[in-house]
Amino acid sequence: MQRQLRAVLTQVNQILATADRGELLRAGIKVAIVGRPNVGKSSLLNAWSRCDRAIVTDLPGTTRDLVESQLVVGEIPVQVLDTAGIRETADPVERLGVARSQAAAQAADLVLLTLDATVGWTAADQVIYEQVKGRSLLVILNKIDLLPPGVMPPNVPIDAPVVKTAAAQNQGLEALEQAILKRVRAGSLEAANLDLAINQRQAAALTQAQLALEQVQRTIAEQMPFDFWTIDLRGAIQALGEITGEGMTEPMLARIFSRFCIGK
Ligand SMILES: Nc1nc2c(ncn2[C@@H]2O[C@H](COP(=O)(O)OP(=O)(O)O)[C@@H](O)[C@H]2O)c(=O)[nH]1
Ligand SMILES: [Mg+2]
Repeated sequence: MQRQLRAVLTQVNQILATADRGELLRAGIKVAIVGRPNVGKSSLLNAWSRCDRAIVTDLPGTTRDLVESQLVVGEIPVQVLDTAGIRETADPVERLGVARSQAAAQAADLVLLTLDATVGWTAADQVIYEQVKGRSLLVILNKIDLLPPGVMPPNVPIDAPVVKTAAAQNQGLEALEQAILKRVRAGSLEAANLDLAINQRQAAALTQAQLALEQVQRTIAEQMPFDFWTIDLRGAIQALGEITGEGMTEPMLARIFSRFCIGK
């Protein structure tokens, strides 16, 4: 029974992975560039989109509103958002910008946490990291061109891929795109072979089936009574039935549950 559950769960997971990929290909992904003021977020957006979308100055707090650019990375549409540098500020306009950039980071599929390579990881970067922790994250070590030859780039104390860039010199963009594609492809390659597309309702039903199947596995592992197995198993069957169109028929129920003494 455990073997069969594992087999079904593997299939459900594979199909769900295609759901993510299908959605990505259609809607694209949202990428938010966040970081302290002046680390080069706007320069990165401009270099990446090959046009001067955002105003770049050496004055911290220049970007106050979200600036957006549409790109295509690999075959995937990418919406890039340049945000106001996150910092404590008394300026009411900048404050609104900071609030927006925090909201943008929350809504993004991927966050580019941008650092100044000549400064390294500061307490302020840590604060921003705390706000975006748990989201899919890449660290950008920008202004790498300013590091004197032979000097190692600063250490980044978090577990995320690091990409080195010099946005003002158009350097590192290829590596950035590769890192993003790697993220997107992670976990979806196997599923791509399945060659089927599912809609959101089906994805929701599959997710329910997935949760129910995982619960049955736990129930078995904990050696709970049979009655408990059947409850979650029934949930999984019902969820899958919503996709295949097979409702839970009485004969089906009778067949499945005939051996257990439980109410239907
Ligand atoms: N040397 C160097 N300067 C950079 C780089 N990226 C940005 N800058 C400079 O850093 C300053 C702040 O850049 P900006 O993009 O406005 O930073 P933001 O506040 O994070 O949006 C500007 O003077 C940029 O020219 C880089 O890769 N190398
Ligand atoms: Mg800016």
